Amino acid sequence: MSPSTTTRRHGARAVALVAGVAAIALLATGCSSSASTDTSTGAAASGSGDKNYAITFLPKNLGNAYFDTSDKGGSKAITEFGGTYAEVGPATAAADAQVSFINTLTQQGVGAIIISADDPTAIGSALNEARAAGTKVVTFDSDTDPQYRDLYINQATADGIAKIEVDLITKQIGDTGEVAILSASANATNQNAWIETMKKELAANHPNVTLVDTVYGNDDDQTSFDKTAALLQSHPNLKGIISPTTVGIAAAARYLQTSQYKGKVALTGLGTPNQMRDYVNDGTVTAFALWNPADLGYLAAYGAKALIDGTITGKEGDKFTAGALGEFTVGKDATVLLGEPFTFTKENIADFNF
Ligand code: RAM
Repeated sequence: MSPSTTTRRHGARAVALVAGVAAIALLATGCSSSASTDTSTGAAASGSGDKNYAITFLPKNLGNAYFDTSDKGGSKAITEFGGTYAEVGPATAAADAQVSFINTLTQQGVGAIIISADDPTAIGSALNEARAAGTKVVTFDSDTDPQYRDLYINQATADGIAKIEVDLITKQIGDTGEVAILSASANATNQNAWIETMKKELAANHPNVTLVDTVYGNDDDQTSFDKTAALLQSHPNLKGIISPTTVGIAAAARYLQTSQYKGKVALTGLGTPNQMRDYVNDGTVTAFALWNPADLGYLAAYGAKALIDGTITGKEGDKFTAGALGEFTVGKDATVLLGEPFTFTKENIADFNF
């Protein structure tokens, strides 16, 4: 399935959900917001009837275009069902920083927290305190261990995400030689799951490709840029870099673009079309993958609503309708799957705007 675009439609679920012109002013400050809550009483604002539709997105960190897009998708959904949207989050992708935001949201009594976890366990007890106080917890993008949340909205299977990245890099380097991974933060649940699966895929199907290093840019642009430079210095025979993070791949592409390695060292991974467009158009990068982050946020918001309504509890087989995306069924481990990753190339990148 193609991710939704502003110019294309593929199938019933591929609805354009990018939040369009409605810029979320809250994002501009780079710090927290309590726009959805009545801080004078500590009570959460309730959007509609007697249901507590005060829903707050808590990304890994603010200032990441990927989460700007996913959370706008969430805002669109929450507006559709008459709830109150907010976004809060740390400046850097760190679990301890997420804990203080979770605690504040628990005190405020929000209806749901929708979080991309910086760590699978470190935020667990804070999340369980929120749940004990009546707040629904939905993870999206990056999960916690299942006992700390009510639902996980998964963008695509780890197998699917790992396979597309390994297929792309191995094709780009002629299926032989040294590759390295530039990841997000070392504890990120999503990247770590994908890396484990990529290692298995490489070992099983690409005997002439060697993974020589895995480094972490912490989803920080400058750190990712510097780690790219260091990788290329310490591995002179490197033929390819896989960066399974939108921050990492954009920073690595920027480094490669003006370096002696442009066209010699391949780069692929997960990126947003808007951040990667120039690098694809000038040949620094030939292909990369992603899903539609706006759809992910939109689906997560409807998942939170279904939990608040009591339509679902997270049991396997539970069903709910996610607005324009249609009906979804809860799978194993209270997980809901959005779809499949999509490959962006010079031929199609102009069709996408997120
Ligand atoms: C970054 C984040 C996010 C991940 C994407 C692909 O924006 O690490 O968690 O899903 O990349």
